[in-house]
Amino acid sequence: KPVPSDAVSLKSILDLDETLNYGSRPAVQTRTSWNAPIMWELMFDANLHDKAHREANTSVAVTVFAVGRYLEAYLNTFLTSAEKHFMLGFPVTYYVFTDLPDQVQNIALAPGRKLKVVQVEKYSRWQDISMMRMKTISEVIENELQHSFSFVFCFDVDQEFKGRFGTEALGESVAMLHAHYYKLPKNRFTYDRNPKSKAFMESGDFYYHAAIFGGTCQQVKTLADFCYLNIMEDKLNGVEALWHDESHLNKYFWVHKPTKLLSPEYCWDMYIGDISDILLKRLIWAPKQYEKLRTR
Ligand code: 2GW
Ligand code: MN
Repeated sequence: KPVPSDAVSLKSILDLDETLNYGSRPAVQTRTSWNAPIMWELMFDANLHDKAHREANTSVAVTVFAVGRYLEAYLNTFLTSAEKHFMLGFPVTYYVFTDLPDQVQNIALAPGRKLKVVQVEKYSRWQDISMMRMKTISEVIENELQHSFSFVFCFDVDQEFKGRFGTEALGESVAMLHAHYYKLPKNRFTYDRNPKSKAFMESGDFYYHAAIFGGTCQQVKTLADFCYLNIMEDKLNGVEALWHDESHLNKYFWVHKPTKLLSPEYCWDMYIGDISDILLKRLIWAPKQYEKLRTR
């Protein structure tokens, strides 16, 4: 049996979402108006996704930033919990970006899994620590990831995996539904409303959470470039979008529709009272340590 080329097998994987007849979850929206699946527990067969990705030799790069005190506060929990739940059985390389490379601890990694530490500068404003991730993500995809990985997922570090976060989450361009907004009417979405900002938008589809986004290397690079260029143009114009990189990410996914959405089961805030839709918490927000970490 001839071995399919990478390009062919990747295409067959990306076609999966078009053709798969995902199960239903009557209480929640499971397809967007442009027919992208919204991944909820019970909709999909995890084994089927794993099998297809096994055949396609899927490999995944993770980017995560742990700058300043966020390293000691969150990084170990993020990584050790990812080793228990994130793409188990698949090759995964964590790219940890930090200003304190010596302080990254060794954690036990399963076979096929790697950790690379990359030094970055520490911007003095936290808004820049967050926003400038887009520049670094674009550069690492260009210089390294595109040659070795089928997919890349970008994460906030202040989160903990609690359940399967598997190959069903992979797709060409993947956006995360923000847990606080998925049930709210659109007029409550906190898009940037300043016409002077490049992130300005009057209407949208959903409110997406910048804590998790992913896709093929090419798609994520396009996203990161878009956000970074618009962030820099805002700086030249002396404006900053309401929610920083997240505002620009929402603008990006409005203009370039994602091919897959993750339900809030993939990024849940334990402080939300109504958990009626949440059958499985796959990842939760770490408790915010504002006092300790945000005092400047
Ligand atoms: C961020 C805010 C205030 C003080 C410090 C930091 C900080 C962030 C830091 O000192 N070091 C650091 O590595 N970070 C990285 O930026 C880290 O990976 C963190 O998860 C990420 C975003 O900051 P975070 O998690 O404190 O912001 P959230 O959870 O309120 O994030 C949402 O909004 C942000 C923009 O304001 C981003 O779009 C983020 O992706 C969203 O989840
Ligand atoms: Mn966060």
